[in-house]
Amino acid sequence: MMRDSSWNRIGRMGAALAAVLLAAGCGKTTTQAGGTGDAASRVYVAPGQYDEFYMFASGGFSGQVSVYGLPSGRLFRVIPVFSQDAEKSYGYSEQSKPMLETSYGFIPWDDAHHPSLSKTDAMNDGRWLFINGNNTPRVARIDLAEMNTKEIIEIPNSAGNHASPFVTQGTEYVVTATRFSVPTPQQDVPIATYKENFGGQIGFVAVDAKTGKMTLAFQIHMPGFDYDLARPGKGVSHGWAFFTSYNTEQANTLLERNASQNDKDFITAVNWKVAEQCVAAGKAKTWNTKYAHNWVDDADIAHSEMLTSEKVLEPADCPDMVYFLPTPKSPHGVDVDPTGEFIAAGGKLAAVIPVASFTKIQKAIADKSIDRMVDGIPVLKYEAISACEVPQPGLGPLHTEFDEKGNAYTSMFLSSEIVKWSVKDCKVLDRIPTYYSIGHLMVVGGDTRQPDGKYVVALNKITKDRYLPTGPELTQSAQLIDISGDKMKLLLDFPTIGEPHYAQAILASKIKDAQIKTFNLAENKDPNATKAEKDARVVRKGNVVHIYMTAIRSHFVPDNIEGVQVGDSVYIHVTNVEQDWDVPHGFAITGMHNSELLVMPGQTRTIVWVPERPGVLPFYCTDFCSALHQEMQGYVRVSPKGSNVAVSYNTPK
Ligand code: RUQ
Ligand code: CUA
Repeated sequence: MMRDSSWNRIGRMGAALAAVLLAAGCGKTTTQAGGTGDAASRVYVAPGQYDEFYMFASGGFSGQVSVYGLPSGRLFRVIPVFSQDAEKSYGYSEQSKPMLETSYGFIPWDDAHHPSLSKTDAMNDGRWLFINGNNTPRVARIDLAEMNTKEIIEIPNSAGNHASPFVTQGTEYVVTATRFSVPTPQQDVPIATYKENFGGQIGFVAVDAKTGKMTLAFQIHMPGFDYDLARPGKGVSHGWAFFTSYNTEQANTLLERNASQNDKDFITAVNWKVAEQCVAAGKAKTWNTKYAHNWVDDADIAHSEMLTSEKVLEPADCPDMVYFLPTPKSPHGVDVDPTGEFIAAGGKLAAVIPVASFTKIQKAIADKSIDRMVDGIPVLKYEAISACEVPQPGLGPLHTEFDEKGNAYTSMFLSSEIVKWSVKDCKVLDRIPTYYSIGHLMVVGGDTRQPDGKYVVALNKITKDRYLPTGPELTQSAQLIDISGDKMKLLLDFPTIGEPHYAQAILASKIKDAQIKTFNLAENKDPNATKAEKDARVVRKGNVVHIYMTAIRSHFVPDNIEGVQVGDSVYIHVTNVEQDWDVPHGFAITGMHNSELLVMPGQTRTIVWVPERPGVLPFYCTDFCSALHQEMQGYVRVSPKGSNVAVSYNTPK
């Protein structure tokens, strides 16, 4: 859920009702709202014991990913992705700064929504995690053995990369789509010419099977609707991807009313195998667009490259590639069941949860059960594709995930609950309140061929009275719910970093033993690495001073440095020469307009400091590394510009 716009969209119809529900919640129906003693034992992971699952949650508008254990809800790590992270010097160190380059320049923040685990044969394989940046449209790839961001690609012709980056069943592609239609290509036109000049975009980013490296394979130029969420097919529907599209009215003002006119909007069904054939047959046009591609090389150094062209398909040039599936009303989420046969949509304003059948879609295409054409794209007949509708599921259905037993779980934003229903006949089986205003939900492995089941996690937008208050901004929250029995059972509330927009989870055993413990110092390829203390040195080149420094428990070499002048650009290259797990060293110096450095064992990181006043300034290790951590320090003497103090430094004799 968007924080603002979709609140407004649901607006009038929902506000009154939501207020009633929230008020009811604030009245504390404690029997349902609280966990029981039995629930406590279900989530208790004894000190020193490991959780069964890793959960990767988006940080929403923090732009990061956070890593939790399930069932405990304990937070283990924040992985910096789209936002600078001063704790880890991500986006501050010279080696990482290029990761945040875009065609608009350096952008130190984004709004991250959908973590998506890489898949092999429609199962989570534990290699990578992808996540989208919505605002300046980007997709990032995190290496799960290191839990660091390794690559970010900007998505051209997009404005709100929301329906992204869902992974196809063999990680052939991650999909993208634009939430806002914009002039395509971008240009200065009156907004009132929306219908003539604005277009949508659906894109496929290819992922190299070995390295994970991303390339924008092609985009499809779509009518100017809003493309909201996506899921690729799997099993029977492998080779297809489904995108919800609202604002088929193509309104450009007051969307909460004007984009809620049509009774049905669409799921856009894309046959990407046909698209591939059209691209191979030369039917794509080359568009000149600027977009950044940033990646970390095998020396652990980020690079940024500006790309200038891409392949774009027009649906008219590639028949059989795109179909519209009518879907009630202003659909938000679209989700595909474990078999790939059933496609459930969440119509924010719909009274039912519509479920389409992939087999029926194929039959409708073969039989030409076409209701009408929209911009040259066939709209299939609703009756011809519908498997069933979940009647009266609740209010504001958004997202659906599946367990391994043929059940579906749908989040209800307005009525603030999860509804469990049976996929084969659309019968409601159970419901449980969530506290409050659930957006996404996640069943462990819930988008795979064989979900792990066990738990559904509610990812809530509002917590109100659930935690100790912290001023005007309250924490956001996830709730762990047991789905192993017939009745769902609330086990745990746990606060989250940023908005836990969406999450995915994987068995810990699939990645735990692959974790990198140190970087191999002998293989450190950073050109500024200092692998031995005897090589530590200070070198002046004009106004630039390079300090090649080593760090080990519990000293830096060199420590006392003289000959630095006001206005110099001082490049501090720190190599952590430890080869032990869990022994990073930090580096910070008074008055540096930059973050600290945090350097992993075997790694080199560089930070730039421009001293502003004469004096003698201490630097020190920021990460408590040993009994003598407080001794891990040194001084830099800063002399006035033009001073004749020679460069000198102290090394152990
Ligand atoms: S969605 S509006 Cu993932 Cu429900 Cu962002
Ligand atoms: Cu090194 Cu503290």
